Amino acid sequence: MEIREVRFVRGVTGSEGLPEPMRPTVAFFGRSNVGKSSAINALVRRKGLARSSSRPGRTTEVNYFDVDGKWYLADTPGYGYARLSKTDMERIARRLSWFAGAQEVPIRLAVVVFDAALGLQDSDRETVSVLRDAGRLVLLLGNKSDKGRRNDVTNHIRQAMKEYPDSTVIRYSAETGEGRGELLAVIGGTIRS
Ligand SMILES: Nc1nc2c(ncn2[C@@H]2O[C@H](COP(=O)(O)OP(=O)(O)OP(=O)(O)O)[C@@H](O)[C@H]2O)c(=O)[nH]1
Ligand SMILES: [Mg+2]
Repeated sequence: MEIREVRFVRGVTGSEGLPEPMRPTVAFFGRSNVGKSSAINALVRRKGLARSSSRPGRTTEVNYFDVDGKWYLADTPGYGYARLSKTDMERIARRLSWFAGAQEVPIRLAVVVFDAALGLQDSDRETVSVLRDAGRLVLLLGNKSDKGRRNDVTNHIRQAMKEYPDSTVIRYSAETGEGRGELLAVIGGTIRS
């Protein structure tokens, strides 16, 4: 599959803001600062598309991107950013649980981004559970594979495969482009089907 033209549609906070017409959607979830926006930018090869920053916890909306007028990429707010106020954290949690489960959101593939240098965290496992309970197809993306010790990264990827034998686990780096082809191939398969 090729990606030709990607454009930002809008930030969404609830059902009434969803883009029309609805199209197959690939949504990225993950802890704050894990590199969801960077992973999307690397995937579509547009550096500044999904805002990425070293200041985590800034995005509180679900950002929609139109890909070739055929499908959507959705970048969700990160969870688990300790420095947010309780109110903000609760707001993000509410939005995420709505988006993860809503019938009217046709998520064909839920990409759960985790830190490959750190390994899966309990909050990641919780997200996988929520998504699976909602009937979503989950892919685990081990981002930042360029960071940390190669051995650690390899072990963390293996561990994720062992924990989730029914899910595709991809070793990925938004920095080097590792895993991009593999991710694109899986997305192509889910969008076409
Ligand atoms: N070395 C390395 N750094 C990365 C990679 N991906 C992201 N980063 C860095 O990690 C930081 C956070 O990246 P973002 O893409 O903003 O993370 P995010 O998950 O979208 O963060 P929130 O939107 O705040 O939840 C930035 O400083 C990125 O440059 C990667 O693959 N390798
Ligand atoms: Mg982001």
